[in-house]
Parts: sequence; structure tokens; C-alpha cells
Amino acid sequence: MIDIILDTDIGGDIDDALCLALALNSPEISLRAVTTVNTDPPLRARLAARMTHTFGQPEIPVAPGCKAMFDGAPTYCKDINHAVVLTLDDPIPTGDGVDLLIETARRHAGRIVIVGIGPWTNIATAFERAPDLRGCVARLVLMGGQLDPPGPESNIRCDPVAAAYVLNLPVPKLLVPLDVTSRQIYAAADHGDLLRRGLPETNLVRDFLRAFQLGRCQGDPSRAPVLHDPLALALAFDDSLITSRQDLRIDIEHRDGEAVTIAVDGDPNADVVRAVDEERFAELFRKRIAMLDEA
Ligand SMILES: [Ca+2]
Repeated sequence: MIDIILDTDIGGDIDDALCLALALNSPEISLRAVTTVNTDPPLRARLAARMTHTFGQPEIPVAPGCKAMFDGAPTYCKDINHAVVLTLDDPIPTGDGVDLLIETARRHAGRIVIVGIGPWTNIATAFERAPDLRGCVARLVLMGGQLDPPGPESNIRCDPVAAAYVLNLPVPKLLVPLDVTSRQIYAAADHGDLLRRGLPETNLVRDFLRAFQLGRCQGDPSRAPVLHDPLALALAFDDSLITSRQDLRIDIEHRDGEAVTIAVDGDPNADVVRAVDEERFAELFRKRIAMLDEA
């Protein structure tokens, strides 16, 4: 069992919700906390808590994290389209996500893996607030960046200062870039098992999926989810899915007004995923998201 903290910007793109559902359905991991980041973290925390409660795991602490970027600048993401799944009866998480991240990492020192699937603001803030985390966190698994060719990617773009800070932390890192994640499509033809399953958990994932399709895709069902974040989580607990990787030194550079990740000379600071077993991951995801292992 791997102790994991999931730091997420659930609420915009659908892959965070699919990733949290995958985490709640994966026996390889023990999900110790969920923290939220990017614009309106309290609303995002309500979405995460709705999911942990519906999946029968209300004991998992959920808390909203940073409201601003690492350098204090305001965040600018306005696209939180999943809120329609909430009801007045849903829990409202309180507390501070960064404090929760710090306390959870200390409680599971030496074992804890932080999976960062939003901008890396909470992670950077936690390490700055609590330098001892350098000795507590076993590994960071980070979705972000695009290397081949270097190009814009949302988690880096939404907080490049945090990204540069996190890349320089002396903690082992698995970097899962857009080059690899953008090939993992959850095609509409694969949704059948989920849509037919009829459990409270799968119905909630279905509702998140509908909210995403209506909110971000203007109802176009052909706009299939891309499984950026679920892939990062799966690689955190199943290393054998990685078919190609490279130790690289990754820096943040600004090109044409965009912050991008770029491989440079120097001591490696990240284990970078270059290719995965796409078929096996797709099968794992399709079964687990529909909870078919429990059928
Ligand atoms: Ca995300």
C-alpha cells in the first residue's frame, strides 16, 4: 500500500474527478488526504468531498488550499463547471489544505507520496512553510509540462513560480508530462460499462462527466476526456506501466510569453516519463472507473 496525498484542481477539466474516482477504487493505495488548488479551492473541496463521501470513504480529510498563486498573484481559472453535481446536503470542507498537506506528510514521514494534478502552488507553499517536509516526502508524482517539443501546459502556466520552486526541491520526483498523458483518451465507446453500472459511485462519476460535457464541451459528446491525471496516479502505484523514462534536469523558461518546461544540461532533478503501456493503462482505467472488479 502506498500512502498518497492527492492535490487537485478538480472542477474544470474532467480528468481530476476521474483521477479521484480511480484513487478511491484502487486497492494499491491508501488515500490519506485530498487538497484543492487553483481558483476557488473551497468549491473544489466540496466537489472532492462529495466524491469521498459517495464512495463510502468520508474519513479521508479534504481541505481547500491556496487561493492565490505562489508569488501572491491572483489565479485566473474561471472554468469550474462541475458545481451542478452538488446538493445542499453535501459536506463543506473547512481548514487549510496546506496545513493538511504538511500534517499528513509528517504523520506518514518517509512513506508519503504527493500526487500533484493541479498547479503546484499548494506543494510549493507546504515545502516553504515546513522545510522539514524535505525529509518526510518519499516522492512527488507530478502531472505537468510538455517537453517534446517544449510547449504550454496548464499546471505550469497556472503557476510557473511554484513549478520552478518544486522542480528544485531535493525530493525524488516522477514527472508525467503532457506529451505522454495527452495520448490517453477515454473514448465515448468505452463509457458504456460506467453508464450501465448503476451504483451510487458510478452514477456520481457519470454526473461529473455530464457536467463536464455540458459545461466545457457545449454538450458535444464527441469531446472525449483525456486522462492526464488518472495516468499520473496510476504510474504512482504501478511503475510497470512505464515503458520509457529518462533522468533529466528540467527548468522553467519563458518563451513567447509562456512558461514552459525544458530539459537542460546539469544534474537531473526529475525522473521523466516518456512512454507508457497505453493498452494496459486503458484497460485498467476502464474497469476501475466502472468498478467492474467488484461486479
Ligand atoms: Ca488537474
